[in-house]
Amino acid sequence: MHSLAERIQKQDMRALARAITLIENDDEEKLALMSDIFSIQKQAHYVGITGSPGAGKSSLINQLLTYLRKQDLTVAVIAVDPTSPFSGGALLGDRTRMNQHFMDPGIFIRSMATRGSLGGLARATKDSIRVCDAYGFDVVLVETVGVGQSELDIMKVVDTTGLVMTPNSGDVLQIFKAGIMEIADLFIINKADLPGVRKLISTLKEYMMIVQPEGWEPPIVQTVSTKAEGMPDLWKRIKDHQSYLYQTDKGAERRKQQLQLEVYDLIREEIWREVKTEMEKDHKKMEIFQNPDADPYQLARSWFQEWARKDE
Ligand SMILES: Nc1nc2c(ncn2[C@@H]2O[C@H](COP(=O)(O)OP(=O)(O)O)[C@@H](O)[C@H]2O)c(=O)[nH]1
Ligand SMILES: [Mg+2]
Repeated sequence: MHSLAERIQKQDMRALARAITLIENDDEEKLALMSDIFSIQKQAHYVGITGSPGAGKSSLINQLLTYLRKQDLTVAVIAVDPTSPFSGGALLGDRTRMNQHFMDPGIFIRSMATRGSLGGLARATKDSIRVCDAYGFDVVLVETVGVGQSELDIMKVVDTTGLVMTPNSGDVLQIFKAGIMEIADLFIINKADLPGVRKLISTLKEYMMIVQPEGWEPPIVQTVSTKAEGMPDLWKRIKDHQSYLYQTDKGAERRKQQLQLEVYDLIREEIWREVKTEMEKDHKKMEIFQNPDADPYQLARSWFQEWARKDE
């Protein structure tokens, strides 16, 4: 077994941090490490917290952490914020807000760095969640800004997704358009101390009347993260969803689908990398891009076919 995997299994937090760095850097050792990580028995519940910047996700997670620690549950937090790749401001903010937990061995907090593509970030996040799981945390919380496909991809690895919305922010339409409503297992109205809560609730109820969710109807939870209000209810709803997933086999189904998507994605990436490397070696082939009128379909097909025949 990879020495880091072994140490992670023994709950060595430094090894956990080191493993995530390997994952972030897409280090050569990553594959060996991950295959050992996959072999470790896991049991964490993965909870994604998504929503627009400023909705209060970090504040909420901070309060939920405090609440969960009081229930004697151990928690890992993975914060992903691709909207601020270089400033680090958001991360710093998150750190200060979550700072009170830094000395607690039952808590691990990590901000994912944005290196390379967003797709790469999504993959790194998923693997980091798994490493936290192998460590033995009861709950893995993932904070992500719900803005694009990659963020939706990240949410595809979690069991329960809470969508954080705020009254009067007017972001419901945007969230709806981005396809984020559909992945919500839970609607969290944070900043419920502000006016407009009833209006938002009726908008959400209208939405549910239209889509008529089958099986699980996403409950609406109200929270005030600045005052730690609503945490018991929030956690209860998350647990309800967990029971639902377990009792209906929807959880296993979800994880199977996620696995399939992930494997497809990896294959797509691998083939693309190989075709690209192979074709770029040939300068003549690259010259074709000098002609802007070339037929892209035909070119793509011929490249792929040539690559596929290569080893025959
Ligand atoms: N009034 C009010 N403000 C909140 C609440 N939760 C968070 N905030 C504030 O909203 C701002 C953004 O919070 P943050 O947790 O950084 O949002 P994030 O970008 O979604 O992680 C901060 O100034 C928080 O103090 C709440 O329940 N009520
Ligand atoms: Mg945040």
